[in-house]
Amino acid sequence: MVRRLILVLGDQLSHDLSALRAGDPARDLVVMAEVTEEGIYVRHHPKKIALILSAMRHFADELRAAGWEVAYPRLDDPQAARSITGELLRRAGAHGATEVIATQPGEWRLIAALDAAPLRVTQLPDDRFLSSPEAFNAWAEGRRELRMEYFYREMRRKTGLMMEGDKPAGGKWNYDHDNRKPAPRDLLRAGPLRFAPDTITEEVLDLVAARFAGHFGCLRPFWFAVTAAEARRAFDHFATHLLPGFGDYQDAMLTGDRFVHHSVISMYLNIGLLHPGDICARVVTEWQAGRVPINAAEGYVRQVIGWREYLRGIYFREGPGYVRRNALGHRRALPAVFWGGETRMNCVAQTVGQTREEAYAHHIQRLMVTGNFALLAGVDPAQVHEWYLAVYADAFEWVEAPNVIGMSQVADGGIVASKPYVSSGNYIAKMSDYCGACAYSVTQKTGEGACPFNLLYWDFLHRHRDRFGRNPRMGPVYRTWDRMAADRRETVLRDAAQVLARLDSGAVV
Ligand code: DLZ
Ligand code: SF4
Repeated sequence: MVRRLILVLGDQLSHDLSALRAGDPARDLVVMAEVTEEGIYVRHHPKKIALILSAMRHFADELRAAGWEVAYPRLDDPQAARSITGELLRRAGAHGATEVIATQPGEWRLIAALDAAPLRVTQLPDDRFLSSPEAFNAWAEGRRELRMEYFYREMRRKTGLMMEGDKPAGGKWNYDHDNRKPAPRDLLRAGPLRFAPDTITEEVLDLVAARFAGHFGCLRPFWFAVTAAEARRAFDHFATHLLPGFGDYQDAMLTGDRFVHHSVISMYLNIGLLHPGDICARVVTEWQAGRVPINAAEGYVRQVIGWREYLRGIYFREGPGYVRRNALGHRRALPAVFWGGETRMNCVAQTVGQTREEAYAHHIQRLMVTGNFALLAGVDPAQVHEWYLAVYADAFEWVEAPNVIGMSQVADGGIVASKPYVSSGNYIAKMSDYCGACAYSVTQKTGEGACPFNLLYWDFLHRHRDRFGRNPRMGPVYRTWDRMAADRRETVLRDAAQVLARLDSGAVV
């Protein structure tokens, strides 16, 4: 019987993967491949590459133990091809196979590469989700606006999570209103569970250090989980120690505590070590047992069954061109500060510094510090997108692109975000302890020492008045702007232009 190849990608490390379900261990050959191209098509953070390669090696061992034959070239194998499709062709030649069974990749680039390969490739749906692109399209059909909140309600009904009959548990669908507390500095939080590298991981770390030395980011200390069993322990630790405060403090940012109450498991979820249904069930159990308040449980479940699934629906609905959208016509090059260049803005320095060390920042750091700054400064959204895709361990295009192009940079023309998520320094001052140690003054609105967010905020709104001026949710801010004295408005715009000129000239901002 002619052998078939079963492709398993680095973010498809689930034993119930559709391609594995369709295969037969007695007949088929699993192909996994460490390839240079996947590490460099954007220059991924070394920690992210190490996570994926180590988790792939552990997963290949688990597959072998389960009876599969696995072809697995390592990155330093001189025979190995440089790309996924190159490796499939090489294996097909060696084994006389013409047929490949794959699970559809989470990125149009690879979907197209598999389509174009001179082999018979079947791309099965990736069903490790609670919804599907087809179900999303059916929901979206005929709607004028694709609001996450309504999709989320449908997902609550569909999954039955936190429902009492056809009503949401506790009477409200969304408890976000309770979730905006700044975190007290003196709380001693457990932080995410850390794992010491085993010998497999140590080998990978040496390899990544040698091969991707020039990439932005610290490789060590490396403490991520690399197997499903470890990832489950990491989630368990979160559910026990941190979930109770997750709701209250989910938007808080603290210098001395990078993870606050976040679970830091998105990277495990997105490479297949955890399943969204399992983690939601656990969260609901904690809430039902009275160990976790409803605002924490609902907030967490919403991120997983609402936000995450909604963004995936948007990515596949909008098609391959989505990552090049630029509705606001932003053209500025990504400033050097994103790659660790010097800055006087403490919030940006903290967020980028943490990103460099951890390959992780939480959602408000990503949305309201770096994302906010890039949007206010008018940075080319494609460059912003590539940055996020490269530097975060959990970033895969299906989830990262709608978050960045849609939610953060409103470059999709308002499909994901009904208004731009922009703020002056005031929001950052309220939600963090960054401003106290900053060279700028957050209360200063104009002049040299003024917080750049204060200046760029008004400059952005002024520049894009045609687009946002008629948005009812933006009405109050435009009225505030209009009430300012004309000479003050002029000063703000002049000072903002100076900040932008400094950015363009490479001067420290
Ligand atoms: C991100 C990544 C990296 C760095 N390396 C590999 C690899 O060597 N082999 C592999 O199969 N997958 C890798 N990946 C994950 C892929 O880039 C990912 O499957 C696609 O971007 C689709 O989400
Ligand atoms: Fe950031 Fe402005 Fe606060 Fe400085 S003053 S930390 S630049 S928000």
